[in-house]
Amino acid sequence: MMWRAVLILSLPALSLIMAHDIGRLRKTLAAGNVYALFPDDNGYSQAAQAYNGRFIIGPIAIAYPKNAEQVSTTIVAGAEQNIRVVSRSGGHSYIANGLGGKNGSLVVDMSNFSNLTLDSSTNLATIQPGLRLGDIALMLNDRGRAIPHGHCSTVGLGGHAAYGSWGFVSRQWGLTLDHIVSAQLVLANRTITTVSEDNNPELFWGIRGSASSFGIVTYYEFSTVAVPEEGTYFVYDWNVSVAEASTFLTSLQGYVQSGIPSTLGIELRLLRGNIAGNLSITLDGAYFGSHDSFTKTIKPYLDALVPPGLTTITQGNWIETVAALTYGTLNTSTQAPINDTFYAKSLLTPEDSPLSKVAVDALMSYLDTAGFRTTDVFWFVEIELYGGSNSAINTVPVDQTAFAHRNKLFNIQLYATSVVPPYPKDGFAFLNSITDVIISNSPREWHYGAYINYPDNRLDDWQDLYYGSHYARLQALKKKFDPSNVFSFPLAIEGDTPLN
Ligand SMILES: Cc1cc2nc3c(=O)[nH]c(=O)nc-3n(C[C@H](O)[C@H](O)[C@H](O)COP(=O)(O)OP(=O)(O)OC[C@H]3O[C@@H](n4cnc5c(N)ncnc54)[C@H](O)[C@@H]3O)c2cc1C
Ligand SMILES: *[C@@H]1O[C@H](CO)[C@@H](O)[C@H](O)[C@H]1NC(C)=O
Ligand SMILES: *[C@@H]1O[C@H](CO)[C@@H](O)[C@H](O)[C@H]1NC(C)=O
Ligand SMILES: *[C@@H]1O[C@H](CO)[C@@H](O)[C@H](O)[C@H]1NC(C)=O
Ligand SMILES: *[C@@H]1O[C@H](CO)[C@@H](O)[C@H](O)[C@H]1NC(C)=O
Ligand SMILES: *[C@@H]1O[C@H](CO)[C@@H](O)[C@H](O)[C@H]1NC(C)=O
Ligand SMILES: *[C@@H]1O[C@H](CO)[C@@H](O)[C@H](O)[C@H]1NC(C)=O
Ligand SMILES: *[C@@H]1O[C@H](CO)[C@@H](O)[C@H](O)[C@H]1NC(C)=O
Ligand SMILES: CC(=O)N[C@H]1CO[C@H](CO)[C@@H](O)[C@@H]1O
Repeated sequence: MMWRAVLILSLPALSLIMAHDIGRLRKTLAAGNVYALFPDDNGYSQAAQAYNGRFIIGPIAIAYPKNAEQVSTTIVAGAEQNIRVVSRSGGHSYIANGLGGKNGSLVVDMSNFSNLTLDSSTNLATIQPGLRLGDIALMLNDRGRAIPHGHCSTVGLGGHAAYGSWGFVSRQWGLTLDHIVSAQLVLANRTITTVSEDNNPELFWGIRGSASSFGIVTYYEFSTVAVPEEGTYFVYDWNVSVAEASTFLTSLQGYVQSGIPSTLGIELRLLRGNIAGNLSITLDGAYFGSHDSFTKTIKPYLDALVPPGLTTITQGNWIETVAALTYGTLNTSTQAPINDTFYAKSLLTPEDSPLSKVAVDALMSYLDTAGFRTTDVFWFVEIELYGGSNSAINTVPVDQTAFAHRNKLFNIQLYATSVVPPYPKDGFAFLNSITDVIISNSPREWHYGAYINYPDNRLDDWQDLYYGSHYARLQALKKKFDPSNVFSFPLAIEGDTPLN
């Protein structure tokens, strides 16, 4: 079996494997009754598939613990041999960090952790990380409750809550991690602990923005909100000239600061034009006020634009609206697994320094020229609204959680896909040039950032972009709770003794 592992893993991983006693790893896991797949087991290759086909990764083993004690056993089994340990919940990491992001990690798959309970007297929900967003929305809705989260039904709560996350209700209710009131996690030294504002508040701070660097979360406890009665999901599409496209973004910046209600969530998507000189644009979002008041709310922005070529409005109650805006079916048991082959990155723009007209024009012009020429990937630039008038994301003081970006207006997600491997080389340069065009046309001291749940493992200054002013504080926490770097993966908080 050793020989098989050698065949599957690359040469750098080989030295790592040689140093590890696979037989001992098997024995420790078996002694703790932890089911695990090794490279020569049936089902291993499928279990080791990354969501992003750009990554081919061979873990040392994939373990499936069924309770916190088994998570603890698994961590010990890896740590005692200096094997990197990582957790995977929904497996949707853009850079395959749920598989360790590199060859040779011990993966702790949390899919068996899928319980949800709601305390009807406190309205606190205890939710395990292996549950998926669509199922969570359904289960909470059955009790008239909800938490904020993103738009893809099959994303797992584990990674989603560890690093963000954002959805159309986030301007009203905040990020997913803003609702965490406590969490149980297993530390690198095998201890199972519960953190909250009262119990180990510094670690509680750290897990809300960087959980995987400190432990494996076995449940999160969330404050929930009552579901709103009415919702509107809206989609408007246009084909417009590059000059008009600039107006869409410059007008949006004015509109979102004009007193819009927190109940409005928005994103503006820029896409390759159907002819040179044009771009395609989609505005979509959700509004959770009365159906009647929606038109009046969106009108000032639409009035600044040419009439849309296509308008799709879906109105309903909370869960009907969530179903309409969600990618995938809410009940994920009825859905086949999804995947993609892509490169993505993000640029969070400072709220106090809007994009200049020059930067916006340069962006649109680049998307028209280089973007129009680029046909080996399908790309989009998605401008997601984090700030603006009355945003709950930005009323949280920046130092209250480890999430570093409480003063940003837009999260611009750049995404290019070839759908299947191989991902073409020029697809990297194309996306990198988009951020360069924006940044080089902005003030020299422009405090932009990047969003860790759209991770890009090809950045030089990632510590600052993802963790901002919190990086040193997170490193101090890392040294305290994971001194030998058991939880080590690309973009993790770095400790003293990096593993290769
Ligand atoms: C189609 C799609 C749509 C998306 N839409 C949105 C969106 O609308 N809004 C948004 O904000 N984001 C969105 N995302 C990004 C998404 O939030 C992240 O990819 C998220 O990290 C995925 O979590 P996961 O558990 O599925 O992934 P995994 O790959 O399992 O985990 C991601 C990271 O979290 C860590 N992790 C997982 N479980 C645990 C745990 N139990 N304890 C500690 N660490 C853990 C992993 O080690 C890894 O580093 C989207 C992603 C996709 C693919
Ligand atoms: C892991 O090893 C395989 C096989 O050698 C290789 O193709 C792949 O690129 C490696 N993955 C990483 C992330 O280095
Ligand atoms: C989920 O809940 C059931 C019923 O209470 C329990 O038997 C099971 O151990 C729980 N699973 C986990 C992973 O906590
Ligand atoms: C999803 O559908 C299955 C099969 O009908 C059902 O058993 C399950 O309870 C549903 N899940 C949710 C979260 O509603
Ligand atoms: C593990 O670390 C925690 C936090 O520092 C500490 O409270 C606990 O005693 C440690 N446990 C072991 C077994 O060393
Ligand atoms: C290109 O944009 C112009 C101006 O906005 C628009 O009138 C025209 O219909 C667009 N062309 C196509 C082919 O979509
Ligand atoms: C944009 O133009 C294409 C044809 O090039 C057409 O199929 C599509 O419907 C147009 N979209 C809108 C919103 O007008
Ligand atoms: C990705 O999804 C497609 C479409 O469902 C499927 O045909 C393909 O086999 C999947 N690829 C992997 C590597 O899982
Ligand atoms: C109890 C339970 O849900 N067990 C599952 C744990 O995970 C493995 C691998 O996904 C499944 O095969 C088990 O059914």
